[in-house]
Amino acid sequence: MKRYEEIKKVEYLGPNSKEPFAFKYYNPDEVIHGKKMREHLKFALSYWHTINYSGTDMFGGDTEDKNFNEADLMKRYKAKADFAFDLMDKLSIDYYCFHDVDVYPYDPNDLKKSLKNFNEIVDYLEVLQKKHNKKLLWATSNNFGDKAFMAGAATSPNADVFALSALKVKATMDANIRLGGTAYVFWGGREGYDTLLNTDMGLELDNIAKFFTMARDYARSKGFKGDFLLEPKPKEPTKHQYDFDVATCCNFLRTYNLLGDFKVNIEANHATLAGHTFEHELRTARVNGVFSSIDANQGDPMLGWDTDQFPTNIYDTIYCMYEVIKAGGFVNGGLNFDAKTRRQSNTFEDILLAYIAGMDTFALGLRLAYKLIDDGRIDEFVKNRYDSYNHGIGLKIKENKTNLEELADYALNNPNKVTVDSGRQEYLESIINNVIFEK
Ligand code: XUL
Ligand code: CO
Repeated sequence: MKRYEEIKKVEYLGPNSKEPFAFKYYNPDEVIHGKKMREHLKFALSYWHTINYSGTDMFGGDTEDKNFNEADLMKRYKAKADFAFDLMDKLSIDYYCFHDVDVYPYDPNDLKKSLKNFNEIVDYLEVLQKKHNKKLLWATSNNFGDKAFMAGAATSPNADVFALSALKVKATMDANIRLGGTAYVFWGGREGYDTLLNTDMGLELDNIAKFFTMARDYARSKGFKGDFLLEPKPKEPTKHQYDFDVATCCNFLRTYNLLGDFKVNIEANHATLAGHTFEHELRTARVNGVFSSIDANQGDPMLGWDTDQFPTNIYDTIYCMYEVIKAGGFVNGGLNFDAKTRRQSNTFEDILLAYIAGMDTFALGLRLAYKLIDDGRIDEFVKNRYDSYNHGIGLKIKENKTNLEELADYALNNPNKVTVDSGRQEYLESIINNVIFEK
């Protein structure tokens, strides 16, 4: 197999190609339903996994070296940035996402120096973005890794930590605005609890809502027009996270008057950790008008944690892209690969192969989701299934033109109408297979 350095650009060679370093389904500039594939999919590289993750797990150390032979930390982070943009070029990825601490050497004991270094790297990223014609999709502040955040950030019992969280979010928001990010993510890794015995849940929820309100007001005052995104996850690292799932986030946003500005960034592996399917979370976001962005990955059903694997399951991507299309497509959001190569896939070639696998799986998902919509059998079935709401008593319910008494009277006088047609689940599932495999 070729070495990383030998691969100049991953080209689209079509589904019959056996070339490992080629796209079989992702053809960036091919137009599908009036839009280029790269615009439908808005792929983004995740800095933390791709540029920094070195194979470490709970039981063992690094299996990959991503220090780029640079002992000097600022030089090392610039080398990492060079690598990131070179990789995006090779893969035709137009966007990237980062946490503040992914892109520069953060020193919790010297905040002033850290801010200076962050600014210097943001200058560098700005130059690279122009040179390589790449865009920032979103930035986020890592307010969970450092010891200071062990009991949460905006939900910490200590107000000084709340203030430190504000400093980090303000700096990252400034970077996001400068670099043109169209969304800003808040993932509350430690915004939850390990035991209720030491937790004032009401105060913590009020506090984090105040924090989001202040962050929004600050960003809007600086001209940010994009989406603020909560990223639901039920647990890990905390036993319970407040942003449990999309429905819980909607309730929180509605309670604290943040809907409209705030939407969600839905991660596949977080959905399954919450006991939902990926498409359930997407559908919930769609019907509540909070869909914006995706962290694409997949979990392993045999492992109960967030394995962040590159997505290769086409059923998942078909159902996902079906929801994305029905939601009107990506506007300020996109499709960020919050995924890492396995610990044993420890070469730079594997990074390319993993992205190719994930991008092709989503490209195929996009093609097949449109095929499913064009086929029309599923949509038609669902439409017909609810036809009773288009006339008679059903139409009255739909148009708020009836009441409980009239309905009771109707039911009493129409006893023979209470039969429901078959849901035909197996038939509908077979349509999906037929759409996938028909020529
Ligand atoms: C962790 C996770 C994060 C967020 C950004 O499970 O998904 O990487 O996407 O903080
Ligand atoms: Co994520």
